[in-house]
Order: sequence, then C-alpha cells, then structure tokens
Amino acid sequence: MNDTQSQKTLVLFKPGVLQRRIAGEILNRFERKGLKIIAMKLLRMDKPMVEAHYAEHKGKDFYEKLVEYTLTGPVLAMILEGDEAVMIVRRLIGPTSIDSSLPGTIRGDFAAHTRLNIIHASDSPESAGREMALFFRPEEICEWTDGNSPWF
Ligand code: FUP
Repeated sequence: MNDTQSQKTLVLFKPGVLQRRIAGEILNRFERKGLKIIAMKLLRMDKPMVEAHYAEHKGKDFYEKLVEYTLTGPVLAMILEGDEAVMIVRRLIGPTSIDSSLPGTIRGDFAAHTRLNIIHASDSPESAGREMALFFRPEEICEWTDGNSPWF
C-alpha cells in the first residue's frame, strides 16, 4: 500500500451496455475489486461531445463508425477512485483490440468486435483529468471515505 497512489479515472459504458442490460454485471466487477464510485451519470452524448471525447482518432479509418456507434443510445459515465485506479481499471477492461482481450476481462467476456468494445476507460491520469471534465462538473463529483470498512 505504501507506494500506491489514489487516482480517479473516467469510465464510460458505451450504448451496447445499456442495450444488452449488462450495466449491473459490469459495474459489479469494478465494485468487487474495491473501486469507489464517486460520480455517475446516464446521458445521451451529442455529436460534438463524442467528437471531443474521441478527438485523437479523427481522420482514422474507424473514426466515423466509432462516432456513429457512440450515438446509438445512452451511455453511463462514471468516475471511479482507488489506488492506481487508472491502471487497475484498464486491466479489468482488457486491451482495445478484441483479438487481444482475454476471457476474464470485460471486453474479453462481453465484446466480439473492436469497434463495439462496449466500454471506455481513461488511459492515463492526464486523460482522466480531461475526460472527467468533459462529463462532470466539479459539484457533480461526490467524494467519500470508507470509514471503518475492513476489507481494503
Ligand atoms: P481504448 O482507450 O482502449 O478505448 O482505445 P482507443 O482510444 O485506441 O480506441 C477508442 C475506440 O476506437 C475503441 F474503443 C474502439 C475504436 N477502435 C476501432 O474501432 N478500431 C481500432 O483499430 C482502434 C480503435
């Protein structure tokens, strides 16, 4: 525990999660790992917001389809907090490419196509800062402590 650092990370359940009624099942994986939910919002992203979120991919061959998919329904955005949360959440979701996403990871278990890989999570503390600000105002973030909870 000594060298670990508490971090916040932005997680986005893409439209396929709500459409397939698996939000609870996926959220459960983060909670049972010990990550803390400190913000959560169900929303329909508009095109400018999707384009801002995926700005780094503009011009790539998958970009238009990725934007289109992200607009097909509501998304569930959340901020998770915990020691080394950025890395831990990325490990839980699995690699971007479905070819590399092993069973046991969220993408490995629930997604069959890279473009429809159902979930997004910040890939660095810097990305997390930018992405949290895109989805949440500061007053929408609810910090809390574990009190005497014994299990982490
Ligand atoms: P990740 O951070 O793991 O979500 O990965 P990226 O930011 O590299 O990619 C964002 C989204 O673009 C992925 F979720 C799916 C889509 N994508 C493709 O459709 N094809 C690719 O080759 C790479 C990414």
